[in-house]
Amino acid sequence: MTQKKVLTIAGTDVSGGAGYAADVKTFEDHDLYGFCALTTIVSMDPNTWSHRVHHVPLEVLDEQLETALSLSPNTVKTGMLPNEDVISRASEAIKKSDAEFFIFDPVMVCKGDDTVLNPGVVDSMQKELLPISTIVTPNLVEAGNLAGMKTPKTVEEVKEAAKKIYEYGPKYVVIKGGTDLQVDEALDIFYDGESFYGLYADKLEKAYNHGAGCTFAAAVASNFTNGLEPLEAVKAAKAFVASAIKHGSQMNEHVGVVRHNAYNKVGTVDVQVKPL
Ligand code: PXL
Repeated sequence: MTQKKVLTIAGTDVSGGAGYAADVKTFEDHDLYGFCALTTIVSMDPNTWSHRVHHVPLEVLDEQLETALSLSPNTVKTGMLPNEDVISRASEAIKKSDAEFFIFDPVMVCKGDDTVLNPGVVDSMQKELLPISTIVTPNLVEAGNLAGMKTPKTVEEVKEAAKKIYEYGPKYVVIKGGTDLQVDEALDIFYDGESFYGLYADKLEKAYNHGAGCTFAAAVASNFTNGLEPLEAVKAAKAFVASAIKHGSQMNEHVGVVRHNAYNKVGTVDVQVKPL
């Protein structure tokens, strides 16, 4: 096996934009071998696009994790972990594995839906996953929950949230402000425990962004696995996902999905990094 291996512990999204499909497509695009232990099955009501989330039975997850660990992943990433039991299983599996990196995407909300899937998960994430994370990649809502504060809306509030999240033990924190911070560009903020860096890209007029969060975290996982330094890994992941958003497609009246392979097939997008 010459390719390095990345395991994602995640759900499926039947639209193919987010979830494990986004992860595995993104790993493939970084020349990595991707595989998945499935936690949840998500479908959408075609009329309202509200999400219907079904859990994979715990014993079935246990069997998958047993198989997955026997394949010795170099890196583990997590996506949708729907409850405390699944979070504990993921945490145990990561500790048992010899993986060098753990990329924690603390999925709590799906695009367009601001309600946290299950508020009980926040506490488990803080105690069981943040302490073992190489890097955690929350959006603003998720960052507010993990930090125990209101959803941050300004750069100063994001910095405060990053510091609070860092106290739980991850080596790095990157908070995806995206287009929702009160600045002219799409801004994500990286923190290594000492310094803050802003990652800036142009805001896009029409953004096909379903799957963007999963794709960004999967690209971060890929870049760490491929040996990039943390800030470089995050910068390259932002360029990867910005291109995916720019070149995505409208699937129906409800959803526009990212194009996971746009970075390699169409082209990159400029990302600037500046100390904050
Ligand atoms: O984008 C978050 C997300 C993650 N994982 C699965 C999803 C979604 C959103 O729809 O369905 C499986």
